[in-house]
Amino acid sequence: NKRTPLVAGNWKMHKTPAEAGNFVKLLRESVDQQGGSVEVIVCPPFPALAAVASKLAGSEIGWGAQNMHWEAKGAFTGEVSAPMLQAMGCHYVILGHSERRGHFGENDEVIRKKLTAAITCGLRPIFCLGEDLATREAGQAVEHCRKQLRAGLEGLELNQPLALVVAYEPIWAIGTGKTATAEDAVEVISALRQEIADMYGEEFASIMRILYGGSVSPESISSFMKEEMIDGVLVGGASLDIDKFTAIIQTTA
Ligand code: G2H
Repeated sequence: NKRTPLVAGNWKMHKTPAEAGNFVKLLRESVDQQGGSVEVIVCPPFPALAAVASKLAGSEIGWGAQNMHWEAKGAFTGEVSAPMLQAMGCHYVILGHSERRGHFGENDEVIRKKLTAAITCGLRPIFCLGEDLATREAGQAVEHCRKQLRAGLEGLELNQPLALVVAYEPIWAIGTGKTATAEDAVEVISALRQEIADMYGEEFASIMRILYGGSVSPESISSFMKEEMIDGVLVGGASLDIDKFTAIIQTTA
């Protein structure tokens, strides 16, 4: 396949600006020598974005945010907008993560508005979706994920397949140490790619990247990267540790 794998670190609510800066300095030493067969990004909390951006200037490593509001500006205390991130040089933004859906009440409609705002502003969303355990056990995982994908992208015009990344993250695998099997992930990701083909065409679907996420570790990474349907990983816990994160990147490359 012609897709460059993406390894994205989702730091969640971890690392101060100083800790983040030190981490990406080490990451650069390891990744910049590697020669670009894999794209690497980190997604720190908002207060650490500027430190990470400055430490990564001139590096191959990219960076993104973990959330944003759908409006460009206004009376939304505590929120950050797409144009603000874009003005900092931000390239990616994680949207629809199950922790946002679960702890902060984000539904498909909110996520749809955020996806539209991000794309309109030139940010590349990493659009997360995935089923909970009850849904999987009921045999509804594929259908549930297809519906989340359709709901998030409804009415969204896309002509640049690299402008969107989808991440399949089964909720029962997040931070639990349990991973989906590669077969489970391939089944869902194949269905998602078919949906994308129906919406945006075969050519688009053959270029757009779909990641797996959920307790990815140096031990489990190779089982996912063996699958040509899986275009990389969204890594939470293991992306906080430089040795684990670089091991995951090296296995992906
Ligand atoms: C899933 C993942 C990254 P973890 O949320 O988004 O986290 O690897 O800790 O399961």
